[in-house]
Amino acid sequence: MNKKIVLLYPENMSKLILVPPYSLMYLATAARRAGYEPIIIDARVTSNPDKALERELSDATYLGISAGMNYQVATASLASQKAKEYDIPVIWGGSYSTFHALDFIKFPFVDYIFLGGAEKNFHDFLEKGISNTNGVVFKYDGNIRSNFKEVPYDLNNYFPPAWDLLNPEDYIRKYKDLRLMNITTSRGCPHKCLFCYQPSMWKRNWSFLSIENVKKEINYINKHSTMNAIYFFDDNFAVNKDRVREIGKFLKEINIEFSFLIRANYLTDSFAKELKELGCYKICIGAESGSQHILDLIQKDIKVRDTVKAAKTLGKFGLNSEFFFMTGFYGETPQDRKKTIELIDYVERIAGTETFLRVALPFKGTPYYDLAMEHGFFRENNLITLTEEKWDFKPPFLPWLSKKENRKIRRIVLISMIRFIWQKSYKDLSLFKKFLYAFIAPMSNIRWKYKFWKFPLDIEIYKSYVQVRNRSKTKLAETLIHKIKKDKTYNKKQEYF
Ligand code: B12
Ligand code: SF4
Repeated sequence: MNKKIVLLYPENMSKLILVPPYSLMYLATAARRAGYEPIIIDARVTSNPDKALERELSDATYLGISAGMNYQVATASLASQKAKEYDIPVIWGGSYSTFHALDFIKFPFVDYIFLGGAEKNFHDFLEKGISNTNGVVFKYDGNIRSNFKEVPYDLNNYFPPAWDLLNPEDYIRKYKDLRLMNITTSRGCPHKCLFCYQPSMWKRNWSFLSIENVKKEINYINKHSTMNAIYFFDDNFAVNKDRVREIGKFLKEINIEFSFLIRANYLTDSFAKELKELGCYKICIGAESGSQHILDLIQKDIKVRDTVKAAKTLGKFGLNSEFFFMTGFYGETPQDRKKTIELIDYVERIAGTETFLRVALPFKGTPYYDLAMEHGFFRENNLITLTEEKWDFKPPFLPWLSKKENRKIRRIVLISMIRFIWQKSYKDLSLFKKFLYAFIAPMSNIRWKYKFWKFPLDIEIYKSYVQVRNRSKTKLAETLIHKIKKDKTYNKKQEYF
């Protein structure tokens, strides 16, 4: 019998967007090639994931975890502790683990951390052992070792992702009248936006599945689920427009609608017209800022006029859209922020678009994080901050803004979030949430219309709701942190640094 490897996708705080665990599905293919029998537990869709994990660990050789962010670090930690009860080596990977490898390897229950895209390295590890493996940080003889050597990769080499280990139907979500599946067909992107993980993770290399492989995967999912729409979750799906056209034509033939995120400057009138004809139900755009000075600073390589033009094009062809913006960048003035808010109002008016404004958070691994650190941003990376911080909900203090400004932008983004959820998905909300949003969203809308950010009753109600909803998860993370902080090994391992 083949040796068994358990691959776990831990639970996260919110289930609003569910993307299949592509990391583990590709790694499962690599494990099979190395002669292992992989099992995937996706804790987000498994009814009793702890029990399933315990059952599978009893005869496993390794536990591999896609460690995610924030709350997922806590759930990944709990699962890793469980594996240690069976004396099973624990492997973590993913973009967050890559950038926090030297933080996470301190955890007493983590043995190996794979960096970057890992199929080939994981394959080598399982087949030839750690001494013949690249791109990994690991513990050896009580010390931390690493091999950072880069290995080129091609996404097609480990195709197909192991869909047979999952039930595709589990990943279908209702979106308005559609039955939507999120899929990824490429990684990376040729651009270099300062706030993005992609240049560090994928080195600006756009690796994509061949059209044949994309068709094969879609056919498989189509056969095994009730999907009638796809959202392409790729970093940059539209790098090659001909590829988009080919995939679009195929989807039209099999009656599947689609959507994806595109850079504003890629969207010409003729391309938008074609997309509409091919059955594209929505276009998403990362517009980021209404100020050219900020777009230049973050090296977005677009002009404000590209966003304006994209909105006009979308309005002209009646394509639905979502535009995403960020605020709070280092170097952003109140005038820049005003321009962003004005641009949001403009695109909503001209294209009837749904918009979402977030705080620009400096994530480790991005050049923007280094810039932010140079300008006083500080975040201690320990078990507490890495697991419990709810960054989006309660963003960290941005030292280049006054206390008052920090408070103000937090309010503005929460108002934007309430509006966005209301615009985008009120139809699909549970009865309770419908009731809640029906109460707070009109307040947020009026507030947005008049740019009135004081007396935030809607925000306070929303915050209390989120706090109550996440209470048990927050408690679990706190208990875990408390337990690990007392763990002598954790404290001892830290001495290695
Ligand atoms: C799907 C997704 C989500 C989903 C689900 C996330 C989840 N945690 O369950 C949703 C939409 C909910 C989400 C939310 C957020 N996300 Co997100 N998300 C993604 C996205 C688009 C796709 C991930 C994916 O499937 N990739 C494809 C697979 C194949 O790649 P991969 O996961 O990197 O796996 C490879 C390697 O990492 C490695 N690997 C991964 N796991 C393992 C495990 C083992 C054992 C081994 C050996 C190797 C290994 O090998 C894999 C194969 O090569 C990525 C961007 C991207 N394209 O990767 C962002 C990304 C991971 N998200 C990001 C962010 C910032 C967030 C949010 C904080 C956004 C926000 N501001 O709210 C939240 C945090 C939520 C949370 N607490 O987890 C950032 C992370 C930045 C960073 N510096 O680490 C990314 C990189 C996007 C970006 N452009 O900045 N996200
Ligand atoms: S934000 Fe988008 S366009 Fe910019 S580098 Fe990342 S993936 Fe590419």
